[in-house]
Amino acid sequence: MVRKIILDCDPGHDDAVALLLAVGNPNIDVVGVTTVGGNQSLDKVTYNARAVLEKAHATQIPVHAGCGRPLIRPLKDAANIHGETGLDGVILPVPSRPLDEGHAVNWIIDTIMNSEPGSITLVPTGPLTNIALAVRMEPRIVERVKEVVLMGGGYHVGNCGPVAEFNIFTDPEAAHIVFNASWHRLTMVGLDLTHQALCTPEVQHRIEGIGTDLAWFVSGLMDFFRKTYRDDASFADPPVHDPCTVAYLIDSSIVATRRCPIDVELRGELTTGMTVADLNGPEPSEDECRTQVATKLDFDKFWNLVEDAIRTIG
Ligand code: PIR
Ligand code: CA
Repeated sequence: MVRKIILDCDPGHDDAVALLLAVGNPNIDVVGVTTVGGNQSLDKVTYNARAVLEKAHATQIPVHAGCGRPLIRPLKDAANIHGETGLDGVILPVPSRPLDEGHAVNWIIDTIMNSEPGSITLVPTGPLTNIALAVRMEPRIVERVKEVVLMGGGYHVGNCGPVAEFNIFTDPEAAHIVFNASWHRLTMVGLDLTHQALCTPEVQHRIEGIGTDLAWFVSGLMDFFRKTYRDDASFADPPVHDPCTVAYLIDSSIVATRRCPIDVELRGELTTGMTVADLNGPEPSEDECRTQVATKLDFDKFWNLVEDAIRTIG
């Protein structure tokens, strides 16, 4: 079954890999890409999304720019990790397709409302500003979306302080709106999961072995990502967060999940932006609980999918 997705992203090294996995996998149909200010300014991440699609020979996919800043708080970008361009370390092709007209939030709403109910899956891999605004502007999208699979949050560790993750911490009010909407299903692919998706030297060598220009492009991305993750976060290898969402949609056996209520802390003294997952007691049934957290990654299957996608794109 081919999954129709809207990828709402802020590329970003790992967002770029998510784009490539989505474009290069035959079971995913990217209906459109929308962008949000996060890792870098809206202008920069939007350019990056278009450039990555150009690199992937996927210029038929529309790109709509969305919100440039969080709902309430100022944007604090992640230039420390992703560099001044948001995609430092590689030479980007110049996009041949112009940026599509119309705000991402309007485009998301129109696309969902004009599609078969239950046919579109939302895959947010940046701050949740666009999705939250879409929910407020047209609440009927919640019922019409098949499911939401987002990268963000965590139930044990944070990367913006002890417990908050960047995408949620950047716009916690938007995250609160999204986590509290009654989607058919919402899967939180948080740091607990994505910190297992390490681009080890072995993985990177295998990618380089593909030998194409695109493979070396990905390797270049990983070189920069490895360096900043070493310098800034003391990781030996960079965790490639965002494509874990797409991998889960391609093959749900790659990501183990556990249903639990999840909410977002907005006013904590130490915990603002934390995703609070209630893992106490037995796992609730599907009827009782529509939210779940990702727990365990099948590392080999995950990287095989990424490799296959790079090969397929050629
Ligand atoms: C990664 C990100 C932001 C900050 C750091 N330190 C690391 C971006 C990634 O693109 C991913 O979507 C999410 N935010 C991980 O926190
Ligand atoms: Ca991202």
